[in-house]
Amino acid sequence: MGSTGDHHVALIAFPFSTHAAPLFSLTTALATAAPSTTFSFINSARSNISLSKAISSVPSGVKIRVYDLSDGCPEGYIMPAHDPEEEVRLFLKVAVVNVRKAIEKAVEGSGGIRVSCIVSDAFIWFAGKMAEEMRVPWVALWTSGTYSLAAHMYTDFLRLKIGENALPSRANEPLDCIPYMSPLQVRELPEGVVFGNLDSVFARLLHRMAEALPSATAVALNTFQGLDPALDNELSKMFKLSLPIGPQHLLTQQPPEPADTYGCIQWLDTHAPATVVYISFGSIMSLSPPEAVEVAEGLEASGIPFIWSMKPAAQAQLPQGFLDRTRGRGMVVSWAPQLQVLGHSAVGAFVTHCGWNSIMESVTAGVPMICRPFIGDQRLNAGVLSRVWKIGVGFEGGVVTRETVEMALTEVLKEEGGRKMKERAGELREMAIRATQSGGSSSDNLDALVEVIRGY
Ligand code: U2F
Repeated sequence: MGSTGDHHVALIAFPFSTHAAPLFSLTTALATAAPSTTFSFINSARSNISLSKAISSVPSGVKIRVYDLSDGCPEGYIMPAHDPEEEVRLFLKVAVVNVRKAIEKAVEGSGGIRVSCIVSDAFIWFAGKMAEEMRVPWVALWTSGTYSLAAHMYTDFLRLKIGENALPSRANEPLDCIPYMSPLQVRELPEGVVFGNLDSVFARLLHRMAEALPSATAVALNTFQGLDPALDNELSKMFKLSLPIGPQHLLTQQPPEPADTYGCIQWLDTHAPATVVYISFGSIMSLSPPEAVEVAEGLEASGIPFIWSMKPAAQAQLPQGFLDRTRGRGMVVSWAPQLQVLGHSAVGAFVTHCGWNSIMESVTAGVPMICRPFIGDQRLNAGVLSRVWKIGVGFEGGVVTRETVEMALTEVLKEEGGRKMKERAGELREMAIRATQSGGSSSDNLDALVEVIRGY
């Protein structure tokens, strides 16, 4: 390779849910650290639109070219509501050809600088093959829970040990065939590992990813050293170079938070420390209508102040008169500035679906969690929060009822158990901050990643 100006990094996003956002923030961090390198960010047009705020707030002098990738979906096609995998299936069918075309376009757009490194979402497993053909390094970014990454890496072993049809008979068995996962249970594994449809689009994608990742030059993870030492150790044996660079929202520049349209922060300013519960189930999940009613009734019965981020369509499911009866004591909003809300001293608990970004954000705010996981990595994440890090609880018996909601809120916000969780969450927060400061492990790992993409 010649001078650093000859370097060209192509970054390929997985264009669904919130996956592209952490890859873009990593791109910004790398481009800031390597200003003479060319960066081409490749993502579907739809997902690029969702990143427009982040794209437009890239610091001046940082050069990132953004390219649209066809998502395999004909213009105007309406996705069948009963098949949430359809859009991913369509994308993957044509992804290899489309990514190749986008890379060619990126080379053209850079004035002919050939791609010298591929960085992709780990879900884009075929980027490894492309990098191999091009004889350049491949860096994969894993954006979800790290225990679920281990579960995917061990899929063949788990199928051998537990079988391929593990529910319901083995649901509550500990995952003690992997010693550091023994506090977790079989039923908490992502679907498609030892139960559910082992042949689904996602199950096949994750299986192929697990086969590909050991050949990656580096695997970057949104976690920090010291949070799970045994797991860190295992991942560093599985991969050529395992680089925890989290919590990513502390280490890399974030787009400005959405405007606080509803005045959440001002409202929180009027509350005493650790007295308010924040509720959100992330960008894709929603409670079932009966569960939403139970949560509303539990909130009312508890008397605890709340901010509930709830998609507009779901708000219609709230019990009649709920908003009037709780006016002044609670806020139901369509979208909250979550980082700021969690960071406010008044917030003492977070009812969450256990999406990994939400967890990292809550950890760095030192806020204990109440878990209602749905799919994928979320059940394992919930198990880790309550039984490994001990900064979270589930709903009694795993069911959301008015009574279990009231119990969980009381436990976390008003009882000794909650005080201890908050103390531990505070310790993890300190650890996370140290890791991302200059000289901290995540900060050093980001420097190491810069070296990888520059070919040193
Ligand atoms: C998928 O999870 P989600 O994208 O649904 O959830 P999170 O990882 O928790 O990310 C949600 C983000 O949206 C933000 C919040 C998080 O950064 O701060 N947000 C907000 O700003 N305001 C709101 O009112 C509500 C949310 C997947 F479903 C999970 O299983 C994975 O763990 C995750 C990561 O791959 O992606």
